[in-house]
Order: sequence, then C-alpha cells, then structure tokens
Amino acid sequence: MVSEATIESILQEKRLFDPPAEFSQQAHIKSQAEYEQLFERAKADPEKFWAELAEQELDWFQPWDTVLDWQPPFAQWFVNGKINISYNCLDRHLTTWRRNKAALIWEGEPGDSRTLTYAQLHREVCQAANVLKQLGVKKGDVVGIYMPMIPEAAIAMLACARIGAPHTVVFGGFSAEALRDRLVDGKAKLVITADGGWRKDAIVPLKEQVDKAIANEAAPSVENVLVVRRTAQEIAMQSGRDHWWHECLKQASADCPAEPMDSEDMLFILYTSGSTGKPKGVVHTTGGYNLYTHITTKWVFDLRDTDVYWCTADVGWITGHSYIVYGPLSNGATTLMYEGAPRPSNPGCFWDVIEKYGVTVFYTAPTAIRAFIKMGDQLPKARNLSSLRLLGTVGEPINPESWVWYQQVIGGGRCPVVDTWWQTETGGHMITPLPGAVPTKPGSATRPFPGILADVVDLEGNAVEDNQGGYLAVRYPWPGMMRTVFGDPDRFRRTYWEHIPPKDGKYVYFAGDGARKDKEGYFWIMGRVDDVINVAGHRLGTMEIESALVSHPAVAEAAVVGKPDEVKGSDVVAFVTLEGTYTPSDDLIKELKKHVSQEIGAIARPGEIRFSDALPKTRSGKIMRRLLRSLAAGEEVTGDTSTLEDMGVLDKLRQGG
Ligand code: 7RM
Repeated sequence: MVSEATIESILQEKRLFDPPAEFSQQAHIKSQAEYEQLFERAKADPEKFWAELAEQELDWFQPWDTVLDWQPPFAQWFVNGKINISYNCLDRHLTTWRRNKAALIWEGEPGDSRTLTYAQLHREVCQAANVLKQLGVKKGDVVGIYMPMIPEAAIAMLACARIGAPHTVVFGGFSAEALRDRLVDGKAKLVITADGGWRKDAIVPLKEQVDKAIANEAAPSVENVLVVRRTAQEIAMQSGRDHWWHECLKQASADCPAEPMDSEDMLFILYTSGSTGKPKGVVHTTGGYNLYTHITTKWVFDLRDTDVYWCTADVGWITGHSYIVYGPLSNGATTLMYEGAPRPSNPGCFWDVIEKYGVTVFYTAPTAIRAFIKMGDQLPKARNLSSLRLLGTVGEPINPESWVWYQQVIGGGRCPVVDTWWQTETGGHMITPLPGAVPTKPGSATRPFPGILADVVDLEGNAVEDNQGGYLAVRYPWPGMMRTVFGDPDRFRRTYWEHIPPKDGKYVYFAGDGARKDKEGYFWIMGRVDDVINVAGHRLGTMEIESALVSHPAVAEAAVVGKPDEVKGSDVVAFVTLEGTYTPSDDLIKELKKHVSQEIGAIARPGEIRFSDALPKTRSGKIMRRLLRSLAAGEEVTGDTSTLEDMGVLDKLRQGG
C-alpha cells in the first residue's frame, strides 16, 4: 500500500539513471534500441519470439507441434513438447566445463557452509529422486516440501521435478494449521521436511509441526515423511511413516534419468493469498515456466559464468522457486543460498556474505533495504562490496529514496538497479529494466519484458491516459503464466480473467495492483487494489487473518486492514468485536496475536489489535474497510460515508473503541 504522500513524491520523481557504458558493452541486451527491437518483434509475433527462444535456450526431448494453444483463459505452451526442467538445470551442464563449476553455494547457520558443483548436485538430486520412487511416489503425485533454507530444499524440488512429481513448497514460517490446509488441498502423498531449521538464533521445530499437521489422519493423503537432519535435536520418528533422508540417500543409486515430461505437465503448486477465501494453489507447468524463468534470469540479471548470484528470498516463495533454483540453474549459474537473516545479533550479515563470496549480482526486497537504511551506512561501508555489479529488488513498491540509497551505498554508484514487478501467478519478471538497455527511474519498475503486453486500464479494459491511475493488466498470454488454480479452474477464470470483462473474445489478465504509466511508457506500481496486504514483501489476505481471529472463542467479528509502516511497507491492524462475556484487556490482545501466529504463522501476526463494540458497515452489511484503513493510519476519515449504517460507530472507533 502506497500512501498519498508517497504517490505525490513519486510523481515528482525526475531522476534518470542511464545504464553505465561499461555494463552495457558486456551485457546480453546492450542498448535501448536493442530492447525496443526485441519488444517490437515479440509484440508483432509473440509465438515466433517465444518459439525461437525455447529452441535456442532449452534442451527438449521432443519438439512441440504448436507454440500456443489459447482457449481463453486457458493457455497451453509448446504443446506436445517433451522436456524436463531438472535435466535443463543439471544434466545438460555436465557435458560442458560447468560440470565442476559451483552450482549452489550455501551459507548456513551457525557458521556452516557447503558448495555443490553441478556434478555433485546432480548426483544428490538423482539419489533423492530414487528415494522418492522407493517410497512410492509416482509421476503426478504431489510432494509437500516444508524446509529451512538448506541445499536439500533445492535438491528436493529438483528431485520431484526429475520424476514428474509436482512439489508444493510451504514456507517454513507457516504454522502446522497452514501446512495442513495446503497438504490437504494438494493431496500430498509425501512430505519432505527437516528436524528443525535455524531462524534468528533459535530452532524452528519443523518436524514437530509436520507431526501436528498430519496427526489423526488430518491429512490422510500423506503416507510418508522424509526428514533431513539439520539441527540434530531430539525428535519423534514414527516407524513405517518417517524416514531419515541421509539414511535413505546413502543406499540410493545415483542413476536416475530425468523423466520426459509433457510441456504442460504440472511442475508445482504454490499457495498464495488472495482477496477472498482460502489461499489459492497457483499451478505452474513445465515447459513454459522453464523457458520464462530461464530467459528472465538471463536478461534481467544479465548472468554470465563469472557471476556469483545471490537472491535473499526463501524457497517457500515464488521468488525462491524462480530465482534461487530454476532460473539460475537452468542458466548454469552459481546461485547462493543463505540460511540466516539480519537480526540484532548480526545486523551486517548480508554484507559479510557478499564480501565472503564475492557476490556480483544481489537481489533483495525493499523492506530489507529500508531496514538497512535505518541501521546506518557504517555497516555496509565497513565491508568490501566492490564485487557487486548489479542490484535487484522485488516484492513491493520501492520508494525513490530507498532506491537511491541502494544504488549509492550498496552499489557504490556503479551498479544498475533492476526493480522487478511480478507475482506468484506470473512465474517470472513482467515489468523490469534490462540493466544494460533501459534507463531507470527510481521508484519505477520501468518497462515490460519483451513479449509482455502490459497496460494500465479501467475496469472495462480500456487503456487509461498517461499518468492516470488504473489497474495493471496484461493483454496476451506468456509462457510463465499460471495455468489454473489447483482444483478450481473456475476461480482462476473469475479472479484473473473476468474481473475485467472480456470483450470480443479478448481476455485481459487482472493483476490486482494499481499502477500508472508515464509519457515514456514507464510503469509506476502503486500497490494492491484488493484486500491483500503486503507486509515486509509477504502477501497476506485480510480474509485469512480475519478467519484466524474469528476461530478464537473470544472473537465475534474481525476486520483486518493494512496500516503504512516505515520498514515493513504495511503492518496488520485488526479491529475486533468480542463475544458477550469477554472484555478487552492487554492479555487478550497478546493471546489473539499469538492465536494468529499459531493459525497462520508469525508473518501474519497483527501489529495492533483494537477492540470496538461494532464495526462500520454499509446498509447491506459490508464492512467499510476504507474507513478502517483511514482510522488505522490515524488519518481524517474523508470521502463518502453516506452508506455507513451507524455514524456513531465511527466516533467510537476514533476514540479507541
Ligand atoms: C514476486 C512476488 C505479488 C505482489 C504484486 C505486487 C507486489 C511485487 C513488486 C511489487 C511493486 C515491485 N510475488 N510486488 N514486486 N510491487 N513493485 N517490484 O512478490 O505473489 O508474493 O506478490 O507483490 O503487489 O501483486 S507475490
């Protein structure tokens, strides 16, 4: 959520940063003219554009016969092509000098580290794939992955992909309840987890959470649990169901040819929050996703063989899928994975990692950048960051001042900054600079990736005028797009492709973000227009948090809104009415916050809970979130309140309930 004041300052933004000449000379895409050319070529004939890239950049077991079969809103890319993304990420590099190149550098906690070459990574992936087969996992069976940031998380994903078992990675910070919902919805047959994970100097009991999630047949599809030993504390192992990863891998063969998959076979499900109902299982398939993550990684991060590339996301999010694992490995790059996180006991840890490994390309979130700005320049300035040549951001709008700080203090003024707008649903970058080609404006994600027909529209799908606010939309399918909502194609259709009603058979993808486009065609993303709150780059549905609150016996009704926060972007504020016998107290606030953590995970924990006798509603009974947002932000409540049923409620809420 971007405040009015920020929008004002963004609209005043006039600074323009040209790609440094030395950078452009060596870049994959070297000039603005080259970008324009690519863009126009892709626009004129998207199928031809993507087909050429698919042929040049990927290894196929069998070529496709149709590039795109578009039955709106359902797309199939590279129809009847046969491909395996694990093959493209591993096997094809083994016959080149890259065989002994570092594929994965892992910096663990506390003080652990490990480097796997392409040959070593391939070997472990093959062994893990054979273990999955021995445990009865077959092509098409869904595997849950609930892991800390350790190499085995990537190995597990690639092993699943290798045998055609779609994975569903659940962020290790989610609760047992959230994990259960996802395992049940995806009908996961097996779960891969660890005994525990390190998070901010403490151990997260992952295996214990899995036990809770699947106890008493609560997730009846789960037959086996594979457990990586990480933290080595005592855990319960249920014989017959639970198996140690290291014991299984020891006796597993390293020979496991990659299964030829159909382009449109499901690669993974990843759950993400929306404005209504429970989280949606976003479905990505094999061929299109492989191509799209490959080519965006190559052009946006301008990757080359000498790079040490580091994306700080967690593999539990789409950014980790596309830009820690699949995109970089498909390119034969060296990708760094970090288990730690900045915390009071180690605030300079990111800069230590960059210095230690000579990181050249660094990709992180605006919320992290804002937190670093607060900590002062001395932390990064005390490290040697001269290896860096390119910086990226993702997850939420970045305010121009943070962008400039990042460019100056971290990038030493010499590194281009790529602000990449995209979503779980889009699979990869959609609006982003190509760093050697597109001049950047702080706060703008700049221009669409070639082949992406992005626009700013009204609710009828008409393009709005330059600099007018509107809805961010995409007018044509692209290979990395989600294919459906798992088990609910109708929800896919309604949510993304009919929000703007199709006209003359032309469907428009509705992203859920507000945006403006300036005279030069630069996009300025304004944040979500639905009931999704972006807290520190994490996507949370207000509905989910409200449901969690209402599941507590004390809560009669709850309404959750976002409130602007200097570091996190937004913070969660909950307005709660209580059941008759309960009275407001500090203890109850604590208890409700804890309850939300238990139901969803600590990321959803409200920063503030306010009690009131009633919530402001329209005459038809809809909670007026706009009013609550103003109240939460401490702003004057303005605009239309004529539909408010009981004006008295507003006064009470203003006084604090
Ligand atoms: C990659 C990711 C998607 C939502 C999206 C936006 C916001 C992401 C940017 C951004 C402004 C950006 N996937 N968002 N990147 N807003 N500028 N560069 O974050 O599915 O978890 O979230 O995140 O609101 O709709 S996500």
